[in-house]
Order: sequence, then C-alpha cells, then structure tokens
Amino acid sequence: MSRPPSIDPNCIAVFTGAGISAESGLKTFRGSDGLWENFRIEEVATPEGWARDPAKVLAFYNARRRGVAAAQPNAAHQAIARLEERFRVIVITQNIDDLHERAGSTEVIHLHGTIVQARSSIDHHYRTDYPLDGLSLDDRCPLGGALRPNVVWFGEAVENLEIAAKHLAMAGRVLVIGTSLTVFPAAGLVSAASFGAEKTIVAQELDHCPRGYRFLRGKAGEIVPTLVRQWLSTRSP
Ligand code: BV8
Repeated sequence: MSRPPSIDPNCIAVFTGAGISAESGLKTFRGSDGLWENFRIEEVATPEGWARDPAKVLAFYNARRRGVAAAQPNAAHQAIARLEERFRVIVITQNIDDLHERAGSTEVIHLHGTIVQARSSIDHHYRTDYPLDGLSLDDRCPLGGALRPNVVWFGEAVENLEIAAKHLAMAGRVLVIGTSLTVFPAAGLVSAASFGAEKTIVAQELDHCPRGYRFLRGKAGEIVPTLVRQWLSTRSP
C-alpha cells in the first residue's frame, strides 16, 4: 500500500519532555523528587503567581537557569543530533532547556519557551538573554517593564502548535521521549502523527501508551542511542 503523499520517509519528528534531560541532571516535574514536589505550580509557573510574588518566581527560574548552564547534553540528545547525518530531524520539545541545540540539533521547536531568554512583562516582542547570574526585579525592558523568563506558564497560550502538528503529521517516523503526556495542548500533539508513520515512545514509566505507538520502557540515554544506530544503519522505513 503506497504511503499517503504527505508522509516523508526521510523525515523524523522527535517529541521530547523533561525525561530526556533527567540524565543531564535536570529535574523532571512529576517523578520522585520532581520539581512539583518541592514547588507549587500556582506560585511559580502561572501569571497569577508572578503578579503575587515576582521575586519568588525569579528565584525559581534563576536556579533553573544556573542548572541548565551547568548541565551537558546527554547520550540521548547527542544521538538525536546524529540522526541528521541521514535524515531531516525536527525536534519538538516541551523543555525550556537548550540541550538539544547544544547537542547539535539544527531544527528545534520549543512549545513552552526557553530559559536562555527573558521577555518583557509589558512589551510582547521584546526578548533578551536570560543572564547566567539571574534576573532581578530591577532588570527592566526599554519601556520599563519587568523582565520575566521567556517560558509559557500554565494558563498561557502554547507556542508553535500548528507548525509542530504539521511536522508530526508528515514525518515517516515519530519518536516521543521522556514525557508523561499530562500537560495539554502539547501532549495532544502525539496524535498528530500519521497512521502510516513508525511511532515509538521511550519513557521510564507511562500511564497510557498513545494509540499506534511502540512503548520502550527505560532510560533515554540507553535506549535512544541504540535506536538511532539501528535507524542510521538500515534503509528508510
Ligand atoms: C493553556 C514551562 C490556554 C514552564 C510548562 C486551567 C486554566 C488554563 C489551562 C488549564 C487549566 N487546567 C488545565 C489546563 C491546561 C494546562 C494543563 O495541561 N495542566 C495540566 C497540569 C493538567 N495547560 C496549560 O495551562 C497550557 N496553556 O492551556 O492555555 C490558553 C489558550 C489560548 C490563550 C490563552 C490561554 C500551558 C501549559 C504549559 C505549562 N508550562 N513548562 C516551566 O518549565 O517552568 S509545563 C511542564 O510540564 C513542561 O514544559 C512539560 O511540558 C510539562 C509536562 O512535563 P513532562 O515533560 O512530561 O515531564 P514529567 O515530569 O511530567 O514526566 C517526565 C517523564 O519522563 C515521565 O514519563 C518519566 O517516566 C520519564 N523519564 C524520567 N526520567 C527518564 C524518563 N524517560 C526516559 N529516560 C529517563 N532517564
């Protein structure tokens, strides 16, 4: 049966969550000792929390900014970057770290923003680097607005959904790594993958496996390099 015209066998879409950065030393959200075990989402990852106590929000993200700068891409990030030797690879990530880019991936779409940038709380076009030594309430944009992390908080619109869904729909292979699929609308993107695409999900545990996906249980740093070696050494699907 020939593939629907929209599927590209030489294109791989990789959808990642916090689990792919766990072996780089960055905390996940919902695992044991996860971020949400030690912080209340409402206080540090919502516009209301920012309005109520911006200093607390900046302290939370300043610590994560330092953590990301100290972290290194792990074997899973590096394997995904290696896939570009033979395939067009679109990385669609829920993560705010820059480990995919630092591993060498050249097409990375962030759905929930990035911690390496700050944005203005009043000028929605203004962007600047998020300083390694952290943001303070004195840091202002040219219009005098307070600077905040360039991330999508709960209750804020997710970015790049449409382009992400387009790439997932036309990819001949879809690889989902390290996400509990609990945050929407991002999690709903896994169902944008085509029926005819080869679909795989890698996680340490999973409440429900999306329809049509093969579930590989284990660590991304172990499973993904093996999968990539197989894909690089065999013909396209
Ligand atoms: C929206 C950035 C509407 C910040 C994040 C009330 C009001 C408004 C919305 C809602 C509401 N109630 C519910 C919603 C929807 C809400 C939502 O989904 N809530 C959940 C909690 C139910 N969503 C939103 O609010 C979204 N916006 O709906 O806006 C709107 C529309 C138009 C206009 C205006 C408004 C925005 C959500 C984005 C929030 N920001 N991050 C920051 O990082 O600080 S979410 C955050 O959690 C991450 O970005 C990620 O996307 C998400 C999920 O986390 P995961 O990545 O999956 O990580 P998790 O820890 O959960 O799982 C880790 C996985 O890895 C596990 O499976 C584990 O097994 C595995 N793992 C661990 N180690 C390894 C491993 N796998 C392999 N190897 C390992 N070594």
